[in-house]
Amino acid sequence: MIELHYWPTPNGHKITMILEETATPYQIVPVNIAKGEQFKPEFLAIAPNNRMPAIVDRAPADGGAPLSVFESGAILLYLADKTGRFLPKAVRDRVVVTEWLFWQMGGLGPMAGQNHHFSRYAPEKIPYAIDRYVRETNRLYGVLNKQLAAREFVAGEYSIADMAIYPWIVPHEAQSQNLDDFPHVKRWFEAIGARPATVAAYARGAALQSAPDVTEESRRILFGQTAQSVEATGAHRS
Ligand SMILES: N[C@@H](CCC(=O)N[C@@H](CS)C(=O)NCC(=O)O)C(=O)O
Repeated sequence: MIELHYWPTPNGHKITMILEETATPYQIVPVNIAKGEQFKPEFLAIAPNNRMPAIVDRAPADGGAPLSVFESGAILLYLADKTGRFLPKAVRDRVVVTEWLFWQMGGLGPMAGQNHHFSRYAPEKIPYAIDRYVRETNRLYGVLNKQLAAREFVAGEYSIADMAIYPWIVPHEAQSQNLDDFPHVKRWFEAIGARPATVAAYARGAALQSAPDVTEESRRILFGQTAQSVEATGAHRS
């Protein structure tokens, strides 16, 4: 049984997607980031970066004590290894999956995240910042479109790289991107969206999303963080 510390955001959806794809039993522990639950000491003990998702594997492969993992890319790799799926063993195929997984982690995720921030959440509209991240997101969509021109999925077979990327393409309209400009991305996006595991993963998320995600209070919690935000809780990793 995997304990999934989760909130339905793009990084959270990655993990419900692999858990559903591999039919791994899991239990969701909601971390309502709009209410500041990512600062609870028990959460920081497994996720010191005060960001979800994180998992606790109560039955790790070595038969030892429960094992926690934070960072969505690390969790995808861990669950792919554990289940023996969606991460090829052959060295050359594996490299391609990890390249695109890290492309998402270091590129698409952070850039689209800044795009969301300046386009939707920033209290003042700063044209330079909006333009910078909309353009960079656009470049990244172009890179993805090129990669998908000759492959069904980013690394050939469906893999954890696709699961990392897909949730960041879901809000393409909010990112000011038009999928009609990226026909290979559009074909790939529709195919992944139709997978039963993807539908099930997003349904788990919808059940938790009952309130607007950004209020004055949540804006203060999410966008006013400094080193003190973590220090003040006095959490430590056991
Ligand atoms: N690099 C991290 C990023 C995770 C992340 O940014 N999570 C956001 C939601 S998508 C979060 O927990 N935010 C809480 C906060 O900003 O305090 C990962 O991929 O796991």
